[in-house]
Amino acid sequence: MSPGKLFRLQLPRGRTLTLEAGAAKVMGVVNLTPDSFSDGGRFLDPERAVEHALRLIEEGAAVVDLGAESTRPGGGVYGSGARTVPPEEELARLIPVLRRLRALTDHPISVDTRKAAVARVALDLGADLINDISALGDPEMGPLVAAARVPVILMHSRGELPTMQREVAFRDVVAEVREELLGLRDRALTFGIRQDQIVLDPGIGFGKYTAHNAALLRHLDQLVALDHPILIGASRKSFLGELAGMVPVEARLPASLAAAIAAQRNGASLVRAHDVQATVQALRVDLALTGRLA
Ligand code: HH2
Repeated sequence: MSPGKLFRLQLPRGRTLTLEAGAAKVMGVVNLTPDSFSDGGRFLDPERAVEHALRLIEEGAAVVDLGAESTRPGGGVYGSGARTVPPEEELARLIPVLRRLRALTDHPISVDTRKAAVARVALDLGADLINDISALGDPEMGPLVAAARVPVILMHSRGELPTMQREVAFRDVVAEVREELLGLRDRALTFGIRQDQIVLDPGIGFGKYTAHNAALLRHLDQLVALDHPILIGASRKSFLGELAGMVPVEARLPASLAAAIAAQRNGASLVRAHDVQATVQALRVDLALTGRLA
């Protein structure tokens, strides 16, 4: 791993988001969905969602991530997984929140979507980054992101969401995810997306069993060596419940903090979290206690 390596993501309107390997910033999750696995339905009202996003910024989120479609994978603990939402429905959830939030803050806002039609509107309304769990699966997404010159998060997964947890097969999960992330990165470059605008994410919980997720966190240095900022989204996920001893989703904060600290120690630059205040605090103290606080 390359501890301390800096990455400067260029956001619209001349702003920069600086990330550092091993000193993770927090991406705060704002789910505008009725059915997300841990907080579905809590922020359906746009006013409440905007308030929540502003609170996460106050608590220290470097980015807020607006998601209007649950993507919990099927074939495992979530049964058949999330329902795919038509773009009109995703936009109806997203637009009022993004519009209002953008009017109130210049803080970095990412939009968690797999659909170019949604990303296009989001970028027009001032979104700063695209978080695409399908890693440019929509053929129009690559050209769109390249033309908009915004940073993009490319997440690793295998198979289709409704069945992904049924078809898991890795021989060497770390090596295979590393190779496949490189392939996703190289494909992004062919659209003209700049190398220094790409964040990579191993996709914790997406087509992976507990041992795979644990191995990816333990050997994160091998992904950090790819020389892109690495994002880890482990917050409240079911593998943490399993590792902690069958802990239900509402009680997984301690396990989520342990995972965030492990990710930071192993070189992550961004941690996606629901509980921002606690995560920022844990990461900061970890940095201080390991003598790495700037
Ligand atoms: N995980 C979720 C959603 N988006 N994006 C990235 N880049 N990495 C992740 O690990 C990731 C993600 C799932 O969490 P959540 O948004 O809370 O749940 P749901 O998909 O049910 O809305």
